[in-house]
Amino acid sequence: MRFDILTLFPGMFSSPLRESILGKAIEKGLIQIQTVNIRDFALDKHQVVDDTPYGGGQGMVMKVEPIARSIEWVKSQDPSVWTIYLTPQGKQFNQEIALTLSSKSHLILLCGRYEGVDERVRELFIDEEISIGDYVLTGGELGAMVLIDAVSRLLPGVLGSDRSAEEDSFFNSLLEYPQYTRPFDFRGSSVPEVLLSGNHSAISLWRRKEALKRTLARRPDLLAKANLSNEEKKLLEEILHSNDDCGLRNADDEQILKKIRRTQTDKGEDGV
Ligand code: 4HQ
Repeated sequence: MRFDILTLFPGMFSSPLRESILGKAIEKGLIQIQTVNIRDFALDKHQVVDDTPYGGGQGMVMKVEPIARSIEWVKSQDPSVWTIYLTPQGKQFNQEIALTLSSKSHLILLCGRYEGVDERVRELFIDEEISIGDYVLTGGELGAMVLIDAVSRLLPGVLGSDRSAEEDSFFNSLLEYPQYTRPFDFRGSSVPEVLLSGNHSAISLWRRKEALKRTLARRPDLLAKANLSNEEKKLLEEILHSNDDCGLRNADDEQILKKIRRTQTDKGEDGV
């Protein structure tokens, strides 16, 4: 899979995407990450890429021509490339979007600076607008890195063979269970005995129950959407009937709890 990042700050991408797992994926030829400096596509002597907004107002707007020319330059190499603009106005990025994008062969990631891009960039060149969350960044570059990271790890061969992306919590809508490694005892806090038992079915049961407890406590919204197996529903009922309230205290959470009970019953025997 190939990523072309259109940015005024290509230097930002040199290290973060070349370390560790993504670095190996590049070495193996599984992903290709290229930066394109938008300034190189400004035709005037001073290579101006921004200008004051029509109608007045604060800040600067990125000019349409240098962006148009850089997108067209990438498109001339591959007309089927999918063009994304990172902006708080886009669809909020999540695992499902990452999965959809991972089936594309080539993405352009346009990173805006200042007050953003001239509206005609959107109108004429952008296939999809994506936000990485409801907060304001100084530019789209960190958003592009988040997207590349989340998409790349879904590609075959990028993660080690011992760990597949489908095992990840967000694929079954549950948060991860607690993990431990040595030492057994750290300052009086020890590892749950079941993990040392060697009883694999007991370990698996404990992990599923802990994942459910944690999701109920921290992200009940995820549970309401989850497709739980009959065994998981049974575990969830055990948790709900125990004295441990999993941190669900306020009225909002009570509402969600009711909804979880309802959805999980409505789904019927197979949880579908
Ligand atoms: N920005 N998700 C403003 C973001 C952002 C986000 C990128 C700041 C675009 C013009 N990008 N520039 N949130 O805050 O993707």
